[in-house]
Amino acid sequence: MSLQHTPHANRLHVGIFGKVNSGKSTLLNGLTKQSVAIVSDKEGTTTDPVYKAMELHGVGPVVFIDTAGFGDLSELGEKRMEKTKLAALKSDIAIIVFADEDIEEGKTWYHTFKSQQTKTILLINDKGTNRVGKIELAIRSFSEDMILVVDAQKEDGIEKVRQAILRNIPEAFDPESITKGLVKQGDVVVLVMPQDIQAPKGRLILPQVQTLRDLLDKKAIAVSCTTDMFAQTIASLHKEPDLIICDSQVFKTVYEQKPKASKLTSFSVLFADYKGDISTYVEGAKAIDTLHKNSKVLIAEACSHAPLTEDIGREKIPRMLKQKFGESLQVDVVSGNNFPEKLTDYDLIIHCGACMFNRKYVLSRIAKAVADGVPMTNYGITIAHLQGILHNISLPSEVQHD
Ligand SMILES: Nc1nc2c(ncn2[C@@H]2O[C@H](COP(=O)(O)OP(=O)(O)OP(=O)(O)O)[C@@H](O)[C@H]2O)c(=O)[nH]1
Ligand SMILES: [Mg+2]
Repeated sequence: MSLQHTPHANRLHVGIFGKVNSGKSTLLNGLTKQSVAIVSDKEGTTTDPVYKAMELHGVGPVVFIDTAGFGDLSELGEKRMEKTKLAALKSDIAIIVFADEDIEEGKTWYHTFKSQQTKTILLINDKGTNRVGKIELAIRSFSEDMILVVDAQKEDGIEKVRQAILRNIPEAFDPESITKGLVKQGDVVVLVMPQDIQAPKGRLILPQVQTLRDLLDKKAIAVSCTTDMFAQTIASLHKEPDLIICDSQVFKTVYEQKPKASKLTSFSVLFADYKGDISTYVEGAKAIDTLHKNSKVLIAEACSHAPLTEDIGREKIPRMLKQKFGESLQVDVVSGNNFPEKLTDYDLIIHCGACMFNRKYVLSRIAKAVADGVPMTNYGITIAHLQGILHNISLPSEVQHD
């Protein structure tokens, strides 16, 4: 896949964390071989996180995130720390940079990363101040992990960091196939993609593009149509397709018209597994049946696009829920990186397919929902459940239905 065509969301996210002035931005510039971030001896030089996408030799497409330093005591320090926390939730690998013996905050972050199952690289930036031994000793008070000692200004130091990244790529990151066991070589797959007002002009949306690519990689035969052409498309084939993948919004129409032998799924259901955890989402959908007129539902959308009429998250799903449980049911919608700190007020969270987020970040949201005891599901699973056809939908991974 070429660099331009690898969306941020599918790249390995490597976050750089550490005290102010420890050399985080120097490290980023070294890794990217460009002057991406401002470097200076003034503490608190980096304010907003800097996201830089690039192709890292031997690793592939990555996004580096340079963050504001710990110990930024300015008025905006707290707000900056919020952004650093978000960067931390997105990081598949966290590099913690130490440049002196004041390791307290680094230690706290280290434990946070470990609790989030984030791969962590402990790095001492050797600025030539003869403090390496003392810093090492300080780090040993809280971790037995390997410590990387580098000079971030030197090429061989950067090379050591690249190799450490390579060693720390999490197993779960390796982008799995989207369609998984649902499709094998030679299968005929019909993609039903309504090009309505929601569709971007002249383009296909990311889940459709990525699924199509997945099918081509698998040497499947992909046939695309709009909903109104579905019956005609099926009639044009000399055998029933092995699988039909539709937009969840037309689940019912497609289900009613499809050949019996063809399996049916949706882009959103595929993404439930590719970006999140389908077992949690299928389990979470059961909570839909326990909703009542005073329930509170949170809808979380990854895109922060201006909503159009008939928006699935803002209009269609809320309408379906209110029709079933009463107009007084409360639906809150959040978008982009906004996600409430407190989830316990909600009876259910319904997430979009999250094609714009990396998997690590979606899993962090799921972990938060689980920790807060709030069921979580996604758009496609919700629609299939509300229409009573979830049991007839093919899921990309095994899930216990009961
Ligand atoms: N000698 C030497 N100086 C370094 C090294 N790395 C960084 N510096 C210097 O340390 C200072 C701080 O470097 P930055 O890269 O801006 O540090 P930072 O961690 O991004 O700092 P904040 O953005 O303020 O949190 C600069 O003056 C750098 O030139 C190094 O490996 N060796
Ligand atoms: Mg900086």
